[in-house]
Amino acid sequence: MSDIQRTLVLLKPDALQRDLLGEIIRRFEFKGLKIVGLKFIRLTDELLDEHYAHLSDKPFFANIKKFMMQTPVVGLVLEGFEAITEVRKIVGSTNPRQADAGTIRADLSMNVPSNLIHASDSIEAADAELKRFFNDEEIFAYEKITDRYVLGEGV
Ligand code: IDP
Ligand code: MG
Repeated sequence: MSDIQRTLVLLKPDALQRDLLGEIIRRFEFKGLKIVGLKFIRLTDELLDEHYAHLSDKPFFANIKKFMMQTPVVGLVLEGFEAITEVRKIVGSTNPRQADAGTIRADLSMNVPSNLIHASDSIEAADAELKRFFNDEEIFAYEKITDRYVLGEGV
């Protein structure tokens, strides 16, 4: 049986500016991912140093941080079967022009850093990133009447 996981998604400033918040959230909803956390987050230099630590030696590091602080971002906690991998699949690869057609990045964006979304890329990353951006009381477990169709056998 597959595992139910939670993963962290950030909708970046380009998603907000381009009025794509609803379209992106709709794609996750239609997949059957459950939104168990949702809020605006104002990113800071300190948070971004942590969040993008793996890019700190890149020439574009300062630029990414500046971009991510242009507006608030929307933080989402999504729950579902193998949610970490499934969300990354729907999001598509980092460079939108190399991402597979049908993914959010390929369909709706053109370039980095403005590729619309951040999504955790491993169990370890999801664990650290959920803690980084959400308190326990901001994550809500609840039942939906569609759970039995999405998660179960439909009966
Ligand atoms: P990911 O978002 O697909 O996990 P990462 O390699 O973790 O990709 O990079 C984080 C973010 O940094 C990317 O989503 C993108 O916004 C930005 N980025 C990555 N590579 C480049 C680059 O070569 N130039 C400018 N921005 C980049
Ligand atoms: Mg990454």
